[in-house]
Amino acid sequence: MPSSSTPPADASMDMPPMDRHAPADLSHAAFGLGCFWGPDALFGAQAGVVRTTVGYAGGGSPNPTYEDIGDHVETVRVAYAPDQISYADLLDLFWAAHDPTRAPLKRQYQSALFPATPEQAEQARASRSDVAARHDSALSTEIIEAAAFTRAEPYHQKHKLRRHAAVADPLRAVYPADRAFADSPAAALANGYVGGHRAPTRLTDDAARLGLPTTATEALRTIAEDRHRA
Ligand code: MHO
Repeated sequence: MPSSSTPPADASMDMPPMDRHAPADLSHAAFGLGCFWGPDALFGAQAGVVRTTVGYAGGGSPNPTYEDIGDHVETVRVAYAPDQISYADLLDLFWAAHDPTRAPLKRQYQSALFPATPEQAEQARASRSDVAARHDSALSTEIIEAAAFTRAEPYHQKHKLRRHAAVADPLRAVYPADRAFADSPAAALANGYVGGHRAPTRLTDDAARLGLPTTATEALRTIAEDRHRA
């Protein structure tokens, strides 16, 4: 009789190798780039970005939620290994990802830099000046220092990935707790692929770090091939 505890051959996985070996000494920075689902994937796709978290920042109203966001801004907070990616690199991504002269329709979609240290704030101001010098009209993009960050609801974390059960389900099985799933480096990277921000050819190397079941890796490859524009 087959043992009932034996999982189906290709359906389960262990904790992803890249999660087990995530670097410990991380820097943080947060960014507002409109609806936070997109930038969650954009930053998650970058080498050196270890974790992403979406949330609310930049306002004064207490206890922001998606339904009661008040004067806060949709924000993605990035934990990164500074020896692999620099704040200057993240700033380049940020400026390339939006039109800084366009004022948002709603405060919640305001583009904003949320530097976490005085050094980052200095770099943020310098980069904003550089960008401003290249535009004729005034920039809408704000720099908001010392902003508190409130995590968004679980269903907003890795939102694009969540829509693809073939990839998300095996990871959810490893991380049944919402917080652990949201904080998974592998979930951040897989979300980056789903968002089309990483070339599908890179899956050849990333597959071993992600540690997904083969069927999930192939599902992710198909999605990435559909989304990625070189
Ligand atoms: N247009 C999007 C915005 C969501 S984002 C979390 C939607 O409601 O489907 O603001």
